[in-house]
Amino acid sequence: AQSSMTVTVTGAAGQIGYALLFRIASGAMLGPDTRVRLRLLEIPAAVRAAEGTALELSDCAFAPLDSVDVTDRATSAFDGADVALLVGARPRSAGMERGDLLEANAGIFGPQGRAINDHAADGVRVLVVGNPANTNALIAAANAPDVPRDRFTAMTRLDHNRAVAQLAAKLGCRTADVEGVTIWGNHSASQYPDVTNATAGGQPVSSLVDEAWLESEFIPRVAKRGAEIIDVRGASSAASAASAAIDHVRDWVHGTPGRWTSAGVVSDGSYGVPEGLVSSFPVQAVDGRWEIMQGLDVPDFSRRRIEASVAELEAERDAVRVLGLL
Ligand code: NAX
Repeated sequence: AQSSMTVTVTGAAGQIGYALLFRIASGAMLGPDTRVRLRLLEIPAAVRAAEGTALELSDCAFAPLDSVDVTDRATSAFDGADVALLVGARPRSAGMERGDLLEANAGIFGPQGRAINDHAADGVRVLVVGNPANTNALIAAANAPDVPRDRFTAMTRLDHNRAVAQLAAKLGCRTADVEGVTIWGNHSASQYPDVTNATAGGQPVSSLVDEAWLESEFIPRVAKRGAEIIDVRGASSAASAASAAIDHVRDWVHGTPGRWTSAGVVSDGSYGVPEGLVSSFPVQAVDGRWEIMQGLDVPDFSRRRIEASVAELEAERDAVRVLGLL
């Protein structure tokens, strides 16, 4: 990694922002030897709260942290950004149709994509966390024609980590012993957590658990974990989402030697996912770029699940297109 990097975080005053900023500033994301300039973007009504967070960041006296700037202007927030974490989004309010939600978010991610295009550093890495994350990433990328597509990603690492944790709990092993798990498709309840190629302590997971458990417990548990957290915690996932964002960027920058993970990346047509859609795939990070793992076994059961989630991504893309936002 570079010795000094500018990291822009949108939605900085939100609950994920609050869990995320302190870990970035501590060096957990880019490493202890990379100095960090933080740029926080908020809407005007939340700028003061973000300034409060900036005061607390200062009070931590984190060694890697060089500076914190707070703004409500996207153009200055993304100025020189090496990493952009797009967390702020418009949540679905009561009575809001899917089209309204997509439109409201296009009004955020379109301008932010343009600001990234015009002001971010060459080689900027963008992670979209704010939902609907995959389609928001597609919109941001479409509005940044000068930035290579592969610089735009959407977060499915939380889903991935949830799947790994569920398997480790079921098998009584450590999370570090679980490898080869994949989240396919959309970051939504249609996602497909796939263990076809997974191993635990070197043993195929498929030989350690039965299909009924995978279909009726594991897959729905992972796909609906966000709702379970809301139900139990009384608020949506925040620290776990922040931790997944740290994992995603750290792996992207530092690489994933010998393992793979999951990320929403722009499809190159691999595994029949239409080119250009931002879909979750099995990926490894090599030399600072995400690469989709090739040649993996995709049995019929998996193919049907992947197709269903990809169909949802196509419907979201088409809805945005109809609105003239792509
Ligand atoms: P909060 O509502 O706590 O915070 C969102 C913040 O974004 C607010 O402070 C708001 O003022 C700000 N914001 C809104 N519009 C903005 C704009 N145009 N520019 C800058 N800031 C803006 O939400 P939080 O719990 O932090 O969640 C943030 C997003 O992450 C939501 O869209 C949520 O759905 C999404 N999530 C995505 C996950 C994933 O795995 N991809 C998991 C966790 C989370 O649900």
